[in-house]
Amino acid sequence: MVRFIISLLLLLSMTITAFAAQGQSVYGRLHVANGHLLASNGQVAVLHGMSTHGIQWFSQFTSEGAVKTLRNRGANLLRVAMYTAEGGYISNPGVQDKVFQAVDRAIANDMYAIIDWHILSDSNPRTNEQQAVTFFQNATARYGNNPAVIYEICNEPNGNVTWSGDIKPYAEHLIQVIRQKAPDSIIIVGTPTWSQGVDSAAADQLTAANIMYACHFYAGTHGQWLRDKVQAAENKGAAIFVSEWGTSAADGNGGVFLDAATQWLNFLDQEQISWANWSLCDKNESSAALNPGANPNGGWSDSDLSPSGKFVFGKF
Ligand code: IDC
Repeated sequence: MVRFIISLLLLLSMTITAFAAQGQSVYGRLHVANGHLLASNGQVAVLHGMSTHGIQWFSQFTSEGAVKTLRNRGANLLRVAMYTAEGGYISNPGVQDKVFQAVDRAIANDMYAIIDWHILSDSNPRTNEQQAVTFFQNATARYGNNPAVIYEICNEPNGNVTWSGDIKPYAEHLIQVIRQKAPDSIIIVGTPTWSQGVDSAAADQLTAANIMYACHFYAGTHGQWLRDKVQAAENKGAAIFVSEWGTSAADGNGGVFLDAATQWLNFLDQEQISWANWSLCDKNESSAALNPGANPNGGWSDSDLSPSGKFVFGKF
């Protein structure tokens, strides 16, 4: 009888683990080896979740209820996008409090959190490098070596910016800053041309441990040619993280392109690549996961989800 009960419990716990997205309590401290993101037990870890829109505009969708709902819907990752320009950290450093509040809530819900230094119109990460140093010193002073926290140091370098001349030296500097208090953290580094230039990064990789390279795609704009680049980068041993992708075109609108998105997700599943979808907000644009007017306190049913949100929430 006792044996029967024990095996029943075992079966039950295995079923639960098979269906729930693995949180930080299961995967533990992540590390990178052989081009893959691995859990503390050495098995591949796969993170699926949402990116916020700019936290300076849409922090209401990181309320306690919202983050809990996201977790209950199956996500194990929240990326907190803090723009540097456009009313973000550079002109309003106080916005970091909104970042920390969102990260705290992700941790409280057994999720991983990405802290994203969201450069965009300020295309070169070197432009605001000193501010980045200060911000990541603040973030690591708060989170230390917390295994749930992942640092993304430059969302999307673009324009006349090169990997070896600009991004790599910036990354070497920021890695050294972050590693002072968070020596074992995963650090995601953006790549040239809005984080599509994974080929340049793979050809001249950083030597620090636990580094991943960002590949960003929008299903209506980027197709097989970019998957080929990801594959080639992986073949060179580079670990890829899709820290932002959308079902829309690259401007955040249009579509949604769900067939193309399915092709992408099939590829990411096959490669066991982690992802965060743009974006958890109710803005009137097709990449937004929530319908305009959705409740900031969460509890969303399918009718609160946009066509993009329904698709993405179904893939966690
Ligand atoms: C877009 C937002 C849009 C906003 C615009 C400029 O969806 O509402 O007006 O930024 O701030 C990215 C960027 C991400 C973009 C997104 C869609 O990382 O900030 O968000 N995108 O254009 N890279 C490729 C696409």
